[in-house]
Amino acid sequence: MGFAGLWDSLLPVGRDRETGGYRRYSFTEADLACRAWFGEAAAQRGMRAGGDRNGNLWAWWDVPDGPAAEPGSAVVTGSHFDSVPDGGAYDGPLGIVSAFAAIDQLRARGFAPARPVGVAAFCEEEGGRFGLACLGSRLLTGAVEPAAARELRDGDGVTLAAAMAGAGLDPAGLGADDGLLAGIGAFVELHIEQGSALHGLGAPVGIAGGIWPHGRWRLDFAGRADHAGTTRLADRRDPMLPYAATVLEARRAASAHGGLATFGKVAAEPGAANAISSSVRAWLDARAPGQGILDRMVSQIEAAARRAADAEGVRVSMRRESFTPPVEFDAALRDRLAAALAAQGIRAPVLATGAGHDAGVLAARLPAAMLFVRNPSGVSHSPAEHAEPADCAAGVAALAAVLAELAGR
Ligand code: HGY
Ligand code: MN
Ligand code: MN
Repeated sequence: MGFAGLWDSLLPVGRDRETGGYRRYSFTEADLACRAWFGEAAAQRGMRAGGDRNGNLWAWWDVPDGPAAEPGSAVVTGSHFDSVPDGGAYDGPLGIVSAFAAIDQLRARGFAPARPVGVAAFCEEEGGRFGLACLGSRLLTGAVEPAAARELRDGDGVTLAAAMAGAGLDPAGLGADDGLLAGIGAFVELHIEQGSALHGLGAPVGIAGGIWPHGRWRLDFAGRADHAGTTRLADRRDPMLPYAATVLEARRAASAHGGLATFGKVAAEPGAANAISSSVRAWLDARAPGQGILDRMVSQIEAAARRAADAEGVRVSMRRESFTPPVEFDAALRDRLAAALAAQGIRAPVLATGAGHDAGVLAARLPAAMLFVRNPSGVSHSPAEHAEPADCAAGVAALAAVLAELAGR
């Protein structure tokens, strides 16, 4: 079917008619449709497919009439289906569609793998429903406690355990899967670049050098509900004020430290236009080119939140909900990818990124790498996210070259 057919068949799944953005949240109807799509794509290629104990999907192209694969020999590629609310079409799915399309290309030219080639779709990479990014790959690698994961709740209070059970999966099985990991020798994730560095460099494809440390903190500002039209200013305990001061301080701290800080999600209770809020919950996303910088930036933001809350007689608490330490991808694998691409005449610049990925989580347990596909505007986590068809084709060709290099004889 090739890239275009695969891409077009997945494109409508989970897209909101009004915004054109995607709402593919784990274990919802849209996600189940993506999972069915994955099974169909694997079946059409005669690939063994199934889910692991953590909600991740795997499809395998086995060595034809070969002996059982040696431990640590499989080459896996893939990414994620889930999206941020109103995310773009490419963030995640481009890596999965390109994986199947690259396998089609290799088969069309008669390539036979000397070791198994896998395609993976990791669960809850965005943390868009349960708040913890890369949940499926963190569970797989033992980076998050299964019991704590089962209790994660979505905005409606539904636990991960209940959502998995509702999708026919058994949450009791959650946990590290060392056997599965032991079979993998390398993981390569293809992903749209979430930035425009490749556009600036005139390159359709790039390679990831590393991922900035980054995390997600929840702040709770507890004030006192009251009437907006009668309560004197001096008598107010309005949580909105320290929240607003903290948002402005986050921008100042990011600018001062050379990092990035964003408040993109906030909830004011009870949310009445004519009442002073009783509480404000807000989520800080903070990222920086080094751990020390990130720590200083977050401390500065936390101190400002406490000062502003005290000044208004508001209580504030702050807790880290998700954190990814700095990632340096495996240098030998990175260089091997660069050489394989150069042999095909593809000059692939090496880029750092502030965006988290499952490859960054797997890198703690096995050699991992990433290929980036040019994003002309650099926009991501938005319906405006876009990659040109020619660059998507360049990505598939690059991934096919990498898979041939890693899984070849
Ligand atoms: O937030 C991120 O960096 C990624 O898109 N999950
Ligand atoms: Mn994303
Ligand atoms: Mn992604």
